[in-house]
Amino acid sequence: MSRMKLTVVGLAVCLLLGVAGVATATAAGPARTTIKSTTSFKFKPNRYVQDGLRWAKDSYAVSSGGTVHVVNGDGSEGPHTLTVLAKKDVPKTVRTLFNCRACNQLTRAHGADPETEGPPRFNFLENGVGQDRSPDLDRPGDSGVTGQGRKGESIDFHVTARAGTTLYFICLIHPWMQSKIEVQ
Ligand SMILES: [Cu+2]
Repeated sequence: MSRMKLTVVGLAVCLLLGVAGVATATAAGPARTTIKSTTSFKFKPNRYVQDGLRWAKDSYAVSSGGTVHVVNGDGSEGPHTLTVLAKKDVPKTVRTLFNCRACNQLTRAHGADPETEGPPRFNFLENGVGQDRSPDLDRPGDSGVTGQGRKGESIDFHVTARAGTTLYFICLIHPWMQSKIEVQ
């Protein structure tokens, strides 16, 4: 094939991919999505430790009206929370990582005592207010604790946010665990 022909073929492939991309973006997301924690650990002697505890993905998709299934996939680091924050409140600096105002407020709303490792008073928050059942997932202040910290423990959220909403979330216990849910 000549170079010219190759270029034309390449362009056609790109156009096809572009069309497929748009089609995917407008289609509804999966009715159920699983968000799982995972872990790894490294260190460099006399320099630093690297805690690889994280959400498996940096972004998740779910359809409006669908279910978010949150699983403790590591089981070694204690329970996790999926806590929705406004994008501006997601800690981005070392200074705010363990002292973020919105995070502190929601930790208190869960009734967690930072002095002990005891379970929180409320397993869930709806719009920042403690309750025992899973909230409708649609806005900052919606939150849930995966359990006592055993591997495989899970919680479910019903997603009521409208299509087009992005829900930014962190784990209040390990606030560098940060990801987002694109509601489609
Ligand atoms: Cu966590």
